[in-house]
Amino acid sequence: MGVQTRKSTAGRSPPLWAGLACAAGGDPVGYCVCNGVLGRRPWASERIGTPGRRVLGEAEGVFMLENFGLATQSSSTAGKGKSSQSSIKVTYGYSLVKGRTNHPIEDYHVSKFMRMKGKELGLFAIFDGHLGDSVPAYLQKHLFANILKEQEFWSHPDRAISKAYDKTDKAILSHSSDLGRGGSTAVTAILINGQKLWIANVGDSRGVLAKGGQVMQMTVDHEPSAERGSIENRGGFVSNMPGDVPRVNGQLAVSRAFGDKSLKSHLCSDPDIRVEDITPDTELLILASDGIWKFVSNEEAVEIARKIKDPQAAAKRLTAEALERESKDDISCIVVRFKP
Ligand SMILES: [Mn+2]
Repeated sequence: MGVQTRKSTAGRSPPLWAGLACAAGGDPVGYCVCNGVLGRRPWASERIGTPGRRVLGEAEGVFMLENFGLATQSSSTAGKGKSSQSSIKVTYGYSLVKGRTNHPIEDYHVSKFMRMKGKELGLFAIFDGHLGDSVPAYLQKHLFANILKEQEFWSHPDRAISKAYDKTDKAILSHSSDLGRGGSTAVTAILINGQKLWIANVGDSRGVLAKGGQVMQMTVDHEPSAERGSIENRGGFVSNMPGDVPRVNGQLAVSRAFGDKSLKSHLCSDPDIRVEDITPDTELLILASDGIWKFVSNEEAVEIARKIKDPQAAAKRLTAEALERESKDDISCIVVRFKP
């Protein structure tokens, strides 16, 4: 059980690597991008025994690789990094903890810096999957690459983000025979040259910014009760059973999501998008899944994280706090710290 890597045998040079998700107890399967086409690959007998690097996508001919840890082999993973240049020093740390479920972790993340067209981009995301981990794994590999290859990215980042979310969702739906019927939330943050922060989301994964002494929620929680009207207009309904959260057609607890083919006609997958300037009084950005937000308020999370200088230690403290408050879901967060 665990996330492994395997070299694609059908790929062209340079070799492509794909993350393989192995279902607990079931037949291990994986997804492989070969020549731009996503395919389902059976698990072969050979394995690469150490955690490897997975392809997040391709932009401008640059493969975006991210080291990843043993997220599903042990029950948690954490890490950190920093910006290589910018007037405001930016560091980040992340922590993911598998929930009390008998399937592999369905929370995925991206956190990295890269250079493109002479600019530095900080890319941060949390994807909270449901009904399997294939959709969040797909988003981890492709969503940022799709945003960055939009022509309008540098002139109108909001349009690029919106189009790329839409195209990526359509790609997921068209690959549903491989990717299954599951889905995922997304919250993405793009930091351009340490100056502008573009945040977008679908679903209930949330981004919170601490700036100028204020705690600002940068995303909109897309919950069925809040979007009942649009769900009903699309022919769906919102269940409200005692002891349960409201659900689209009695099933899905978010009102917007990537994937979810069987419910898609009732769901919207348009992101909410917001931009904010990074100023010398900007302290922290926190991205996290509902494994944290159902148990820790925006203000509490900022209060906890701002006391801890090392963002990886802060991220681990946040996941620990949610665990102490009996969060049973997968728990994931990224803490980005800004310091002039
Ligand atoms: Mn969750």
